[in-house]
Parts: sequence; C-alpha cells; structure tokens
Amino acid sequence: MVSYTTESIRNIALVGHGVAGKTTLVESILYHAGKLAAPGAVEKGNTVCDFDPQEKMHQHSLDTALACFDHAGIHVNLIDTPGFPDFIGQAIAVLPAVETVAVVINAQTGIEAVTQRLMERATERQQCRMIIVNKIDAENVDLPGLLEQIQDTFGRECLPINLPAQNSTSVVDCFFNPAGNSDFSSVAATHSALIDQVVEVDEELMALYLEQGEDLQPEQLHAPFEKALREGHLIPICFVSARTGAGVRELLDIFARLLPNPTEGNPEPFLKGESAEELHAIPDPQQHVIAHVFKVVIDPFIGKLGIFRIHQGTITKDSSLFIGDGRKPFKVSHLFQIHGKEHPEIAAGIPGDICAVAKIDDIHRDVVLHDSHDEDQIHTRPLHFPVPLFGLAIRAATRGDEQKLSDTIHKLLEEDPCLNLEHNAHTKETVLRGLSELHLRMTLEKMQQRYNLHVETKPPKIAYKETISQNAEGHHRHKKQTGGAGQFGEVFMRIEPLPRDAGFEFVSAVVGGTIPTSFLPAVEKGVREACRKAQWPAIRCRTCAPLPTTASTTRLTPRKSPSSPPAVKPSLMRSARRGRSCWSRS
Ligand SMILES: Nc1nc2c(ncn2[C@@H]2O[C@H](COP(=O)(O)OP(=O)(O)O)[C@@H](O)[C@H]2O)c(=O)[nH]1
Ligand SMILES: [Mg+2]
Repeated sequence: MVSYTTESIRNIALVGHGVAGKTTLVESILYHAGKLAAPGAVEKGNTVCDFDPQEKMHQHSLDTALACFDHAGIHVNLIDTPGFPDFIGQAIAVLPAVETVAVVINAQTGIEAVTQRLMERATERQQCRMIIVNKIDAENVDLPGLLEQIQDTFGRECLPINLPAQNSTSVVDCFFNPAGNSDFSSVAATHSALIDQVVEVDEELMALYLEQGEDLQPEQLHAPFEKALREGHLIPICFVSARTGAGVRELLDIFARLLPNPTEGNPEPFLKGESAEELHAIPDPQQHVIAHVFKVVIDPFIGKLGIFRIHQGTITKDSSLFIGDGRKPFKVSHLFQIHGKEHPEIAAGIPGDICAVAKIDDIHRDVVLHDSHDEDQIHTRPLHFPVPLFGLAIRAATRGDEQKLSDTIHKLLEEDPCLNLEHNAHTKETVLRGLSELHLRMTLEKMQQRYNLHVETKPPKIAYKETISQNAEGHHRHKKQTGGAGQFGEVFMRIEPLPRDAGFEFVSAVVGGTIPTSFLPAVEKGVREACRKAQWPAIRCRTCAPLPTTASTTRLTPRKSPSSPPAVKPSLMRSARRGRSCWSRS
C-alpha cells in the first residue's frame, strides 16, 4: 500500500530569514532528486512552493508550503516556510510536524532576526537542528567569517559537515569521505572535529575510536550522530548554492544517511487528560491512530484542508477518525499528500507521514485526530505565537457584505495563528489584529484577491479605561414627584482607588442596619452599572456605599420597584472623576 517505511521518512522544515533562498533550495533539491525536470525560480513565479498568486506577485513566500519526493530509498517531506517576521507564525506552527529543523542562512547577509528566533524555538523544543549556508556562489561573501559568526552565535557544537571547494562551485565532504581540498579550513581537521564531537555522546564508541583511531565507518557513526543531533551536541553545517546546485546532491545524501527518521528524533510528548500526563506516541503502523493537525488551508478549489502529521497507527481511506474529544467520527474517504499546489490522493498514511483530509468543518489547527476513545483527551503542549498587536478597524466597503466579511475573516483566522479579531463593544468597532502593518496589508489583499471582498479600514479607536487616583466622597438626593407616591432616594458614597488589576470591590459601610440588607445587592448593581456606563469603563475602584451616617440621611428607597437599581447616577461617577462640587476628596 505504502511504498516506503516509517524508517525511510525524513520530515524537514526549512526555516530562516526571508531571501535566504529556502524556496529556491526546495526547487534545487527537487530537481536533483529527479522530481522536477528543471528547477523553477521565484522571479519567474514557477516554483513548487510559492504557488499562490499573491506569492507570485510579490515574489516572496507568505505561507508555508509542502513538497515531497522519493530519493535513494527515502521519502522526504520538505516544509518551506515564509521568512519575514510578519509571517513567522506560519513557520512556528509547522515545528511539531518535523524531526529536523534546517535553518537556512543567507551567506550574503549572515545571521538575521528570524534565523535566530527560529533557532531558539527549535532549541526550546529540543528538536534536531542543522544549518544550511546558502548562496555560496554569490559575490563578496565571507564564508570563513560567517562560520565564525555561526559558532559565536549558536555555539561550538555547530560544525561543518562539508566545506566549499573550487571557488564555491562545489563542496568537499568532511564526514563520509574526507578527501580533497577546500576553499578554506582543512578537510582533515574538520573531519576530526566532527568525529570527536560525535563519539563524545557514546562511551563505547569513544573507547573503540581511541583504539581504532580514525577508521570508524560511517555506519558505526549513524546512531551516535543521530544521538548527538537529538541532544543538541552537534549542529551540522552544510554549504550549498541553490542557484548553481553546488552542494545540493551532498545535502540529499546527508538527508538520507544522517538525519533522524520518525522513530528517532525528539518528538514532543502529547498530554493526556486533565492531569496532562505525558503520552509518547509509538510510531508503529499497527497501533491506534494519533495524528496532529498542524495546519489548515482553505483551498479555493478543494475547500478546507486539514494537514496533519501521523504520529502513530495507519490512516486509510476507510478510517473513521475522531476529532479531539468529539464523540462523532468522520470518515476519511479521500486522503491526500501535499506537494505544492497539488494534492495527489494516496491510499494510506503511516507513522511519520504528512497527509491531509478535505472538507471536514470541525478540523482546526492543533486538534488531535485518533480512532479510539482510548485516545480522547489528548492534546499537544500549546505553541507560543507572537501576540498580534497591530490593529485596523475594518468594515465591509459594500453594504450587505457584512456576512461575507464575517465568513471570510473566519477562514483567514483558521489559516493564520497570528491573526486575531476583536469586537469592541465600547468603540463599536471590529478590529483585525496582526503582527505588523505588512501582515495585515497582505491579509486584506488576500481578502480582495481570493474572496473578492473589499473592506474599509481605519486606525482603531482607543478603548480607554478610566480609574480614579484618589479617595473621594459623594452625595446625591433623588426626588421625583410625578403624582402618586413619587420617588425619593439619597445616596452617600465613598470611592477609593485599588491597586492595578485588583478590579472592582463593593464594601457596605452601613451601620446599625439603617438600610435593609436585602437592598444592598441592588445598590451594588447600580454602582457597577454606573462604572460600566461611564464614558470610558471605570476600572480598579473600591466603592463603599452608603457612608455610615445618621438614619435620616442613609435612606435609599426605590419606592416604585424595590428590585430596580437604586438611583446612583452615572453622572455621579463622572463628576467624581472631574472633581465636581458634590464630591469632596478625603
Ligand atoms: N546568488 C544566489 N541567489 C540565490 C540563491 N538562492 C536563492 N537566491 C535568490 O535569492 C532570492 C530569494 O530567494 P527565495 O528562494 O525566495 O528565498 P526565501 O525567502 O528564503 O524563500 C531570489 O532572488 C533567488 O533567486 C543562491 O544560491 N545564490
Ligand atoms: Mg520563500
């Protein structure tokens, strides 16, 4: 059914700052693996990963894309991620799907912000990491200097596994077969440093190495190499040029021979139940299914696609899967692989595979799919995304498009973990928030191009909150003679500031039962209402009402309706803040 095994799968995310050449590198890898007749170019808009019209127009990746291929007995799932900080959420979201995070560094510009942030994320998650230095063909690059910079920034465990040679038109292997000359550094010394680092994680091998000298076979080194990767004791560095293809064949060889497969690596455990007990998925095709949805795409043709990584068990077209704690399963019917914009249908997915199902409305990013109620209540440790702070108040440009706007935003929120929507009751605005102006601009452009929806935007009003800074006391007498019984009420109130985040506190200072206790909840309700209805919602205050005073002045008598809130006028709160005459500061 499946032509490969879990052991032959390699899941690799290419991350790094924009323009490092990740999308171009995917092209070159696919070409060298025989999947493409000729590599495409970002400038020509014909790459596998930047297939979206918007990406073609801007010549930049705006979303993650997947490409898969088989080569030399391995099945590789490559995930290309956008590199600008404005879209970093998409890159963070795919980390749980892979064993290896390959950090691509632009040889021309060196280590940049996103490179560093994603390296930190991968380190926190204890994922195997490798560094790919791209653009070695470019002019004026200082590769020895960059190597120094990489080791200074990410540690001495970053060691080259090959070195540029013949004026950066090729690379020379320093691990399997260290022979030849490089453009800088000694191949022999680089090889020794690498082997020393690898054997350090295995005492037996270390003893053998000391006996045997340098003659350890690469096969003897696979397990300790993988262990060194897992423990972060080694971060191999490869040199490539995605444009000329230098080092790409060697990179494929490293994927096949050295990178962890899904039975290796450092998969993050799932958490089970309320006690969040750790559960390690077993990458065994015979076990119950556990799969994690790491991405949702709203495809214009297929509809909603839930893209997931299978961690345990086998999913076939006949599988019935539960979504999270849902009681009702859905039938898979069609199982897809993802390759750029293509979605070839496959018969089954095994542990380690990345697959997708279409048109299942209840699938959302981060849900766990499983096929047994034994696996209910399984979830993943939440990923932390940057908080979307940049906001724009939006509304449909055409009257009658309000529902369409709501549906479209819902779709965009499903796809992007760093978008947020708020309805502010006070300013009566709908505010879309993202990581930056560029992030929102691209989102609004997508709305227009993909969904043909035009919106009007403006900077959001600031929903101020008010508080009081010092104690104040107030008094108000309410008298209304409208014939009949009339109304009379008298309020004495003291307000005091509370510490930040302390909220609202109501303290009754009634002494001697001058106000029946049954009225106090209504008094409190009235005060809360006054805070809420103030021009800007009042926060952080303690209210003491009424003040201890003589029986004759503490009457609060809602004569008509005992249950209605007492007459504490909002204006009182306002005058308190403005220091009007009926309030005296204490
Ligand atoms: N000289 C040179 N340019 C490259 C190389 N790889 C990519 N580029 C160029 O760098 C630019 C950004 O490439 P792209 O793949 O979009 O980078 P990404 O943002 O990391 O995906 C494009 O103009 C590519 O043609 C390379 O190896 N050498
Ligand atoms: Mg790209």
